Amino acid sequence: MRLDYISIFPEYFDVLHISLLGRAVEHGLVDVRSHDLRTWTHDRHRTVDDTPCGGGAGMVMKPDPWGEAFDELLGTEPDADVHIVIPTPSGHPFRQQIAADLSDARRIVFCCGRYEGIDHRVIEYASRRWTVHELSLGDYVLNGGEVAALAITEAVVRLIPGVIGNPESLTEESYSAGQEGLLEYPVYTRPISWRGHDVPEVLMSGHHGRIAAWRHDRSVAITAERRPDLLGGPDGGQEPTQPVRS
Ligand code: 6GU
Repeated sequence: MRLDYISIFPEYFDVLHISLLGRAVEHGLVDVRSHDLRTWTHDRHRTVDDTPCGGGAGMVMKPDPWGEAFDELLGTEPDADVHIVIPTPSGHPFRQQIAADLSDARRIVFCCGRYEGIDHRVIEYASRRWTVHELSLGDYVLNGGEVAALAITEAVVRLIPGVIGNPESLTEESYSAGQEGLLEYPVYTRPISWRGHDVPEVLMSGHHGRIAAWRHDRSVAITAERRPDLLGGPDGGQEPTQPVRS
């Protein structure tokens, strides 16, 4: 998979060369390249923004540098297997299923906006040629798309076969299909007693059935308290009957 990042702060993506993602890069599973949007400006000040048409606060990213970036990185020919990701707080909620879908893309180009956003014609232009995803991480505002692009990258790349050593750890975790859409149960390791806190007895019983039942119960309770929307139901799930102990 080839990953390109277009940003006025291309150094944000240096972190892709460390940890699990760095190993995926070293092993040739992904090819990551970050680009300075200002490469595609031609004025003395390397201007990437301008005032919004119609007025209002803040600045908008000009379309021209983005168009030239696309020309150089992608050409102008349509290709539905090229995915363009535009992180934005007004995007579709980014979910595990989208990460799974993107994990078998041939190419993903992340377009990281700053200021009040990118001129909408850039999204229209890209949508006519490639598969565009405007994605939001959640209901809060970041200063730009860079940190969101890194989060999306990590969620996608770890699903590429060969990136994670033990693929079984992918099926049991929160949000995967294997957990019926429940949040993960709490986990423990030795020592059995630590600073007055004990590992729940059932986990030391060796009784696999009881352990599985306990974990399922804890998953349901935590999900009911923290994310009732995940439990479904007509009004987005039931309220929890008991608070989750921590
Ligand atoms: Cl994807 N971008 C920005 N700038 N802010 C966000 C976001 C994305 N998701 C949540 N807040």
